[in-house]
Amino acid sequence: MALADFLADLDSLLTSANAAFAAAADSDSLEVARVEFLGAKSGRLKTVQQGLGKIDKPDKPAAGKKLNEVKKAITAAFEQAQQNLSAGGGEDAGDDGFDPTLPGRRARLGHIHPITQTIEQLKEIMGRLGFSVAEGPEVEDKWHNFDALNIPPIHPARSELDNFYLATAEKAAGEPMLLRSQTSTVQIRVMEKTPPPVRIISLGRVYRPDTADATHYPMFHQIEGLMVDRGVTMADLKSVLRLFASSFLGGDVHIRFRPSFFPFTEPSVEVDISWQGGWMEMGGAGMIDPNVLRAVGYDPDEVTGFAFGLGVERICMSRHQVTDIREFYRNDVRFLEQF
Ligand code: FA5
Repeated sequence: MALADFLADLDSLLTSANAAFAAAADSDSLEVARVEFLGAKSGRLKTVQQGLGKIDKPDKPAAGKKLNEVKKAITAAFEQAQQNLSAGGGEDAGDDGFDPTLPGRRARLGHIHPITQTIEQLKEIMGRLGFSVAEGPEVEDKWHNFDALNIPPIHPARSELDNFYLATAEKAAGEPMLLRSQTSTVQIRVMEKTPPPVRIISLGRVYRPDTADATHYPMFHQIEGLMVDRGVTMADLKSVLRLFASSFLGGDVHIRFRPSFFPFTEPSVEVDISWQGGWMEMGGAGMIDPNVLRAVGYDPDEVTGFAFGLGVERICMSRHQVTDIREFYRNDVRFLEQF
């Protein structure tokens, strides 16, 4: 590196540091500027300083001298700005009214949203049962949201009224895209690119034009589970769901299956868990329909599998006795702070 370039870098660094310190209107922004320029790990002075190693040997003394001068000047500018702030009144005033023995102001820490907390806990529990996490897009095509899931072309689940279709070029071309209405789409995406055995969960947002009420929201989260292998049975489904529920809610939780229908599972069930003397509906599940296995190139005579899809908000609501799903999305700190 040429000496002239190094010196020029130092000069411009000093100019910017002077400007930044002078512009800092309170101690917080001054601290941000201090870290930017004087930060021990990746401050800008540190970065420029690293150029010193690349200076030709004969030029090194001159470069080092200038570096020290600039370092001193920047430090002095910072200290000056600090003094100006405390002399200038306001929050950081060092005037006679300042009592250094008063307790400091407690910093208000934010925290993770209850739904995100729930998602992290669910991932952790299912991870212990050997399920890895898979992801899929929120904007989906008809194949992954319906066709591959054995949902016939005339099925009401495809209705314009029950989905958020997007006005894209694909729609004009007769291949509409939509916001996924269920995380079951990820089952297809995973099986399409992974040969069996598979054991995954997928967690994410899904969208339905449902009117918001105490238990419905047009955007909510689902956890999808999928396991395919030789000899997987409904007993495996039930024991995984029971372990899952008892780990999340604590204690000895019972699982109840009620007969139901989903085009992509056969047989299909609604899953309830025993909770506080009653039953709480968690979602749907079942053994993967052979048509779905065929659609992704699996051989239903070789492998079987189960899948389940549960509403994350509902799970979180029962755990914390939340009675209205809309609370999660009102952004009212008084509610969110409780978790
Ligand atoms: C499904 O979405 C299926 N994909 C579940 C499934 C997966 C079945 C795999 C079989 C195999 P359903 O439409 O019932 O099923 O939704 C599942 C859960 O999502 C519901 O039990 C409920 O907990 C939650 N849910 C549905 N709609 C809403 C909504 N508008 N707001 C909040 N939660 C909802």
